[in-house]
Amino acid sequence: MIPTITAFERSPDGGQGLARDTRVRWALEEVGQPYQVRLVSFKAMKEPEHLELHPFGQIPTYEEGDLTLFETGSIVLHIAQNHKGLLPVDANARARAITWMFAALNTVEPPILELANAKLLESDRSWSKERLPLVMDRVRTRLRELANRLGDADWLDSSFSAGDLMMVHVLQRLKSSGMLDEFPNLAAYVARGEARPAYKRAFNAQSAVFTATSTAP
Ligand code: GTB
Repeated sequence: MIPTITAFERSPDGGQGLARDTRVRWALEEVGQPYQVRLVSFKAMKEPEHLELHPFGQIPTYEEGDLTLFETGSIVLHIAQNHKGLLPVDANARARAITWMFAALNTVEPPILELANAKLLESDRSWSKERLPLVMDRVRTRLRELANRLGDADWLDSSFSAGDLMMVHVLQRLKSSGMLDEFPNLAAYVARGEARPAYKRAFNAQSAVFTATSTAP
């Protein structure tokens, strides 16, 4: 059965792969599962039809037969559990790969989102200038810890897994800040993820949406 995912009709990042449908597309590409995409506008995301699929009115969602999922962690885990290629066969290695997925979403992503919010939504507040260095320090702490663990390995736990997929996509949000470059092994790790053919296909597919919708009459 071909799953259908939802994605932004016009991604605010201009098709740079930062919206979260990219991680789902990437997972589907890694396992060789074809998929369909339904594009939704910001208005449609908050309407009852989409809220049936996603209680928080966001993208992406994932529909496969009578199964509907939201939350990229759950969607990528579902894909990884139902196809070969994103989780190791050995039970302990599999549990560790899933642990890295949770670490990406629960431990590394929150301070990165906090930084994005501080820059995008709070820059006009009187306290913004004072707060920003604190938020940046929290991100640096996580990056330092992650860089120490990764060391000179290619991936977080021997071979590439859904844990790396999630971590790379989370870290990509920092590229424009320059902070990743302070940790050369993390910058190289992200570049390794981006060099994967499945990532390139996912990136190009979501980028093509932005090009098509911004050039349409
Ligand atoms: N925890 C959820 C998940 O992992 O699935 C979070 C989903 C989420 O935040 N979705 C965002 C959304 O639908 C799109 S990806 N937002 C609309 C809304 O909440 O009303 C987040 C995102 C948006 C824009 C950029 N960007 O422009 O760079 C990057 C990431």
